[in-house]
Amino acid sequence: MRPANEALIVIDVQNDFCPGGALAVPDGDAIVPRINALLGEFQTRVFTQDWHPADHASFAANHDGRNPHEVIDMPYGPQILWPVHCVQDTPGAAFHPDLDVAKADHIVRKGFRPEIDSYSAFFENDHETPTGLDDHLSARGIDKLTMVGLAMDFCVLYSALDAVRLGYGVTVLEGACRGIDLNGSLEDARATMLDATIVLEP
Ligand code: VGL
Ligand code: ZN
Repeated sequence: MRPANEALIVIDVQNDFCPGGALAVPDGDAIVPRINALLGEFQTRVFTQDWHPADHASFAANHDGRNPHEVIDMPYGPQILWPVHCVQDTPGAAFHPDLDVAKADHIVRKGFRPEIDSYSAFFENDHETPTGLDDHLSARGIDKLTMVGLAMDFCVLYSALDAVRLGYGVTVLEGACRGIDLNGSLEDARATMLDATIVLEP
């Protein structure tokens, strides 16, 4: 068992990010058995869940004439537009059916404000509106995080970068992540993580 100052953060292992889903990450479901095994190793286990209203600003369908993967300017900076995904209370937003959700001790829902996206488990995409996860972890004396999940080049990346910025030691288990890989984003994410002193392990 890992010591009490460590937590496992399981990012967005939801049906819409798995094969057959609206924003499927190639092979996204392949990580579920490994994550289930890891859940038994950690005393603190936090899951995140992308949780958008149907009118969310990150959906291309909500912008006239826009297609998924186009970039628009939002008040908080550039925003990639996505297919409609992880709409609150739909099957696509549910966790993968094989994921051992009963082992989660805290679930962070993010991206529920219509006007702002939230890749990171810690802050919305303005990089300042907190989700409450930092308070939850620091109140429990946790300073070391292991991150796994989907997608390695978006929500895992931004969560890991914010965690380092907040002072956590961060390890990303690449073998328990999969990426969307938009225009080389997966290799860019690896390089950005290494630059930020995030430890990448298989
Ligand atoms: C994600 C794009 C849009 C993710 C969420 O979980 O990585 N990516 N929403
Ligand atoms: Zn999303």
